[in-house]
Amino acid sequence: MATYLGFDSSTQSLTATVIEVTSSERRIVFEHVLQFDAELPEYGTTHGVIESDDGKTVTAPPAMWAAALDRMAGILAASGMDLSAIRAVAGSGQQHGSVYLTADAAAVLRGLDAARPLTEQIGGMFSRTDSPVWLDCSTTAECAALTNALGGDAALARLTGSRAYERFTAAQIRKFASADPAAYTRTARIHLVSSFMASLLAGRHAPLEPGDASGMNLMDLAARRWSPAALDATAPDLGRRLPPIHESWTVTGDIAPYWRRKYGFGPAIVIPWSGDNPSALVGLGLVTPGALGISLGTSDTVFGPRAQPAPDPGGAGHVFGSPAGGYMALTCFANGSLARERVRFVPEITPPVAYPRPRRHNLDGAGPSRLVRAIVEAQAMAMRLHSRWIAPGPATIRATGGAAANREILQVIADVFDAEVVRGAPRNAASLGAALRAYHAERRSEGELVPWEDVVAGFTAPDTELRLRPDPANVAVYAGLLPEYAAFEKQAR
Ligand code: XUL
Repeated sequence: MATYLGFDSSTQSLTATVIEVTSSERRIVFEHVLQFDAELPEYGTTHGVIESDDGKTVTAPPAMWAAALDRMAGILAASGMDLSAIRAVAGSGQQHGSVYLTADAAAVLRGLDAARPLTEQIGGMFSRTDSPVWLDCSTTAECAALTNALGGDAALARLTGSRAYERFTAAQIRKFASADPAAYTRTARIHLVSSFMASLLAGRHAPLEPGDASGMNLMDLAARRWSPAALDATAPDLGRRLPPIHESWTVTGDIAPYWRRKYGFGPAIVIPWSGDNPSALVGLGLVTPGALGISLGTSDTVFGPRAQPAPDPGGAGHVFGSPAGGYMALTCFANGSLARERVRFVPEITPPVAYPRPRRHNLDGAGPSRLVRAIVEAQAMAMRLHSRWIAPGPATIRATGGAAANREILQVIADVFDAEVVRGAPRNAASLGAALRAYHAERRSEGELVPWEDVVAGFTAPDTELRLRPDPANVAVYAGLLPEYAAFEKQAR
C-alpha cells in the first residue's frame, strides 16, 4: 500500500490528511484536526493568535505549531495506521507568518532526540519567540518605505506579484530589524510557517517554494528567485538569512530519525511545504486556468490558477506562484468567519480599511436577521467586485472552508456571481492539496511525471449534494445592487 501525508498548519488548527493511491484505490484514509486554543491551552492563544493592546500587532508562538506537529504524529501513530507505508510528506502553512532562528538551529534540528519532547529541545533556537502572522497590520510605515524604495505600488506589484502589504513578510522583517537590531543580528535563518514546519520534519533547514515565497514581497515572481532590490530595501544582509527557493516538487530529504524512532515512520521523503491558499488550489482540483475557488475561513479568499504573472490592475489582489507550476491569483478579505459568526470586524485588507466599523446602507429599522444577511451579501458583493480580474464570468465556483457547509451562504454567492456554486468535496482542501503534492513529487522523484489532472482525479470531484444554481430573480436584484455597493464601498473608504 502506498500512502501520502499532508499537513495544514493554519491560523487556528493543524490538520493532517493521509491518502492512499494504488492502481485501483484513491481515497482519504485518515483526517484529523487539532485546534490550538482547546488542545494546547498553555500557549494562551485565542483563535490561534495573540493580539496586543494596540489592536494591530498579532502574533503566534511558533513553539505551539511545533507542539501541535508532535501531538499530531502521536495521534497518527495511535490510529493504528501503518506509518511505515507513508512514502512522502508535504504540508501547507498560513501564509506570510515568519519564524526567526539563531545559528544554533541547524545543530538543534539535526540532533532531535526521540526520547524527549520536541518543544523541550527547540526552545533555545528562536531569536524571537513570537511570530508575526497574517492578521498583523502594524507595519504601515514599513510598507510605505518599501514602496518608495522600489518605485511605487505598480512597480512593486510587477516585480513581486503584490504591492506592499502589512502582513507580507518583507514589512514584518523590516520592522523587526529596526525595532530589535540585536535580535535581528542573532537571527541566522528566517523561515515562513511552511518552511519552519518542513524543517522540523526533515531535521534540517528546509527550502521555500514559489507558492509561499511569493507572499513576502521579496521574490522576483517571473524569475522565481529573491529580488536583490527587494532584499536591500528590507533589511541588512537579508539574503543570507532566507532559505533558498526550490521548485515545489523537489525532495528536501528523508524524514528525520526523531519521527521514525518515536512514531514509526519509514523512510518517507519530505517535500517543501507551500502556503495554505496555493495548497488549497491543488486540493480543490483547480489546476486549469479559468477556474475560480472561494475559501470561507478565518479570512475569505477568492482565487484561481493563471498562466502569467501579470498583477491585479485594481491593485488589491496578489499573484503567487502555484505549487502545480505557473501562477495563481488571489484576493484576500480579512473579515471572514469572525464577521459572519460574531459580527466582529478587524482591519480590512480588500479594500484597505484601517479602522473598521459597521456602515449601514438602506437598512433603517432592519432587525437582526436582515443585518446578518446584509453582512453575507456585502461579503459576496465585495468578492465579486474584487475578483473580476481573476475570472470575469466563471460558470462554476468551487467553495471550501468551514462556512461552505452553509447552503444559504453559498446561495447568496451563486446569486451575486450569477454562477453555479459547488462545494469542493474535501473538507480540508489545503491538507488534501499537500497530500496530493506529496504523491506528485514522490512519483516524479521515481521518474514518473503524473499530469496534475490525474494527480487530483478521484479526490477533488465536487460534492454533488451541495450544488447551488443561481436564482434568476435574485440575480437580477444583485445585478442592480452591485454598482450601488461599489459606490458605497468607495464612499465609505
Ligand atoms: C492570504 C492570507 C490568508 C492566510 C490565512 O494572503 O493572508 O489567507 O494565508 O491562513
